Amino acid sequence: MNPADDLRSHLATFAELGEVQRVDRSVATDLEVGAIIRRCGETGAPSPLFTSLDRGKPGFRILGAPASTSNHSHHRLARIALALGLPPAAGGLEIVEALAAARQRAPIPPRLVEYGQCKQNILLGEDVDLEIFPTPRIHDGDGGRYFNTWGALIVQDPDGNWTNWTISRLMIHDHRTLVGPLAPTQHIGQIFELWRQRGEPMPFAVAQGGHPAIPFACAMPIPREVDEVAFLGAYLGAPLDVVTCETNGLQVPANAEIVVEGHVDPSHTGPEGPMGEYSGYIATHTWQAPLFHVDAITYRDDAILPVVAAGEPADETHTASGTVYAAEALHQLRTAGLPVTTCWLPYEAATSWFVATVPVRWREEFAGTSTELVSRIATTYFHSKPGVELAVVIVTYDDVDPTDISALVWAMATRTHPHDGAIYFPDEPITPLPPSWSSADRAALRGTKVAYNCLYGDEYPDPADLPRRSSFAYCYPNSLQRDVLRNWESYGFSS
Ligand SMILES: Cc1cc2nc3c(=O)[nH]c(=O)nc-3n(C[C@H](O)[C@H](O)[C@H](O)COP(=O)(O)O)c2cc1C
Ligand SMILES: [Mn+2]
Repeated sequence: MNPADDLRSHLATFAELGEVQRVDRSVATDLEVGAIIRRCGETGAPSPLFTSLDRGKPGFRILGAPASTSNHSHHRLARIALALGLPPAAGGLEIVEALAAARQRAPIPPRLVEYGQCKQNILLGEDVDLEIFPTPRIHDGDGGRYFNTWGALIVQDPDGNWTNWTISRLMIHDHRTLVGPLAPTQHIGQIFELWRQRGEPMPFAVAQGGHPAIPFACAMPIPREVDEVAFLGAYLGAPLDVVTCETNGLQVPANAEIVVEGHVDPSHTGPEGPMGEYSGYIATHTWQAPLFHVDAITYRDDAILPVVAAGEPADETHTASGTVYAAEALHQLRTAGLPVTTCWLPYEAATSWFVATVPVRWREEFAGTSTELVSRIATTYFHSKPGVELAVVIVTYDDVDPTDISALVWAMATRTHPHDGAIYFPDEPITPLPPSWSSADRAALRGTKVAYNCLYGDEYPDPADLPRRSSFAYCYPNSLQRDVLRNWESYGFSS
């Protein structure tokens, strides 16, 4: 795919498929924009492109639901697939495979260019003002207006050897300051700690827009000291063009819509949150979080601010995170030599379940019981970086497509021994966000995790003895299936 693609060329492709809806009537940035985006995500309606907003400098636009699922059943994941250069009808597992394959290739660092469209407008010194943007209050219950929900937050370690791109939320604190939590489990929190130990401010940049695959690279939990932008280069097969910031040495996508640059204060914090989150609930807490002082703003003419309205599935916190988390896990499980066919984090489970499928003949590749296999998959996953966020692992055979939630529920219900099939892992590190944890778990940041052995335990060591499925696809001869499908309309059914 073309590394020079940007959000605008991507939207042109959306338009051809009916995946974008221009909204020209004036819309309020206080909740109305958020409500529309949420409803688009929940119903599969097109991505709304708002052109007239009641806040900020005229000309700025908002794109909602940039990578939500579509209600077109033949290209449900089109917005994700197209962003990643795949055919619009690509399925989840095809997308996971493409991302995992790129992890096998050498990273390609970005290419520094002289000029980028993100420099069409430059605000420095006294002119810096975040109020030019139509930053929305997304959910009733949010602690403020969120400027960053889909942009790349870029930082570098103090030695300049590791550049980390991530998606991490940022709320407006005042007209020249943002505020956002930097979790210690995330690379950005770890890099901030290095700067804090030195007592120095951490330079940052937030880039909105640019190549549509950027948010996926940002959300992918690749290892420490591997630069997401270089992984993206490997994925694209060519370097991404970047330009240098106005006020610090960080590099940002040349064709970004908006760039906000500045430094994170190592010694002061401000209130942040609550916010509607990926688990499907509005967090109840306001945190004290680091302050991001803004030193410069640059933007394209008629710039577009992408906005995610996180909450109940499915939105980008599931479609983007779930897909890239599955890809990284697939890469890591394969690297560990485990016989895994594919991985998935069902969007419907708010990316709180991790599913791995294994071949029916897994015993040819793994010496041990099914409990041992499931435990190895689960501990490898729980001890990987994204694994800290999840508490439930499900392992079943690869006759089930884990992106098919009905098939997955059926497999869990019929292949899991109620007692022996649940394997517990006490005292694991956890993330406190999902509301299922007790307050004691939350305080300790540790809890018990579970893996479900949906392989019928060890009842059927010979695959030839596995229970036969009684479905159209499994218990009729292929030739008969073909005849029935060919004759379908002649029986009187619509196709
Ligand atoms: C739409 C969206 C919003 C996200 N918001 C946050 C956030 O506010 N805080 C956070 O720690 N991770 C957030 N994430 C997940 C991180 O981007 C992801 O865990 C990433 O791997 C972290 O980067 P790192 O691996 O370099 O630490 C979000 C992901 C998506 C797709
Ligand atoms: Mn990283």
